[in-house]
Amino acid sequence: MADWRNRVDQICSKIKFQLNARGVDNLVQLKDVFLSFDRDGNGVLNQLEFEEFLSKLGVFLARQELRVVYDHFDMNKDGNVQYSELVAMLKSDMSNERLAMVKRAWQCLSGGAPQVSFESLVQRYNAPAHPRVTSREKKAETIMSDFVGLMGEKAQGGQISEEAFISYYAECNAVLPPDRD
Ligand SMILES: [Ca+2]
Ligand SMILES: [Ca+2]
Repeated sequence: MADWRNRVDQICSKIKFQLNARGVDNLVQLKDVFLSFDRDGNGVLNQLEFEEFLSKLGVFLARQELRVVYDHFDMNKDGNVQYSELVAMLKSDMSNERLAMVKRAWQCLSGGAPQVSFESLVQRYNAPAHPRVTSREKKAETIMSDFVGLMGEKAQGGQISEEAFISYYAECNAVLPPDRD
């Protein structure tokens, strides 16, 4: 089974790379892509829908391989791939360097406080410096509104904790290919 684990990791990297190449770099967009393959509209992907999702991203698998890969993604073994399962599969652990970087950013933003108000975080978020903006692929306003939406979900009573801040970046990792780390 170690071989399969390896193969599944490879496929996950390829999916992330392909999504990134198509401009998908946050979970709002990932969910849109996921739902666009949900043909029968039941909110989850069956094997056929999942196969189409993979082949649209240039991942073509033999029938037996597809079955094994699908089985890995279907973590709760209910016969469907839920959006949360896709995120969980794609979300590999953050590298230590990246985690250290996120923690440094938090230190800098919070000045050592256990929480930072969501408002001040948004004020200090530097959307124009985002790589997709500097490369002119996206508008700063789009990056900003995605950030506000996703980080806003993590706010509790208008406050963001260090844990929430780190989990935001861990989830972003689901749409970040290793070489863009
Ligand atoms: Ca479906
Ligand atoms: Ca499932």
